[in-house]
Amino acid sequence: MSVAASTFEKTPGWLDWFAGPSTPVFQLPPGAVDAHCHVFGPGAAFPFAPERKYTPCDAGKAQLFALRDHLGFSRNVIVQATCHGADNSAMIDACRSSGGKARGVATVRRSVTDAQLQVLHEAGVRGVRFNFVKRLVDFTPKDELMEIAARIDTLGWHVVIYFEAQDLPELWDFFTALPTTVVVDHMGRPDVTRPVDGPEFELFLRFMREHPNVWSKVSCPERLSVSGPKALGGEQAAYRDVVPFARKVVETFPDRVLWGTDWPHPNLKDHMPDDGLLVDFIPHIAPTSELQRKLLVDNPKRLYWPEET
Ligand code: 0GY
Repeated sequence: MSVAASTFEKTPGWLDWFAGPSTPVFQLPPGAVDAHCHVFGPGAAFPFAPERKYTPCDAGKAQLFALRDHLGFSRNVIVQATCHGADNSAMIDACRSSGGKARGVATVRRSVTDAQLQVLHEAGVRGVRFNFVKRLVDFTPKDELMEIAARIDTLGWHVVIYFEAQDLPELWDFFTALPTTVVVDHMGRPDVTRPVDGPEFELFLRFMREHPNVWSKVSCPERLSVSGPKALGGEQAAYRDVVPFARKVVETFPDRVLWGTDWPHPNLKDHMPDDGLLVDFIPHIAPTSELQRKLLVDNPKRLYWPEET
């Protein structure tokens, strides 16, 4: 695999995805879904949005599908990346070219028509993403988001939310009023230097415990970790400081967790992860084959390919 040259000027310091991922030691179960990944452009075919907060390298569908096959996944859930704003064309094109092996999560504005939502549905979209991470998006009023949530609820879609742990208290009332299934990206981005049984993470666990419609992606150890990718040998995992957090969520809510690579890993500053190593992280957070099957096969199928369940 190679990183293509973009027609856009990349954000200074941008790290391109790792072009030679290792073959994971952990063998994914048949039917495993990479339930959080993106496509970027390519910019020449699918220009990045004028309102974007970063300009990435190109990372298109062919490279994503090659990674899927290399790692041993059967399918992808492609999440609209903020660099494409509410123009879902690149994600939709990838879903349509996947031969049924990809479904999508879109970004839409209040102005989206029912006919446009129908086109997205037919292309494979099953959710919308609401992003509250201030470095990634401009503010959208909550009444606009609630209106979108009510409309997509009638299509049987869900809402994916991305926020940082310190913002959960302020967003709690909005999140708990959402009518759909709600999927949290990356466990609500906990500060993993804090105790796993401390008040910050307990609030997130309470969010899931008290609201059975809330699911979590136990993804992005590379984003959350302070200890980093270096394994210490033996049973020690890379990104080991994230293990207690992700494992707690998987073991407490085994039927409401998803996992994804987050390829091509936007906005990482320190290192670009080896996606093979990320797959090898999975058995540390889902230690039994039953938990692995739920996390990687059964749960994503229920949400994205419900017609098969
Ligand atoms: C992620 C995380 C990030 C970016 C985006 O859509 C995006 O731009 O999701 C981030 O910068 O933390 O899930 O890919």
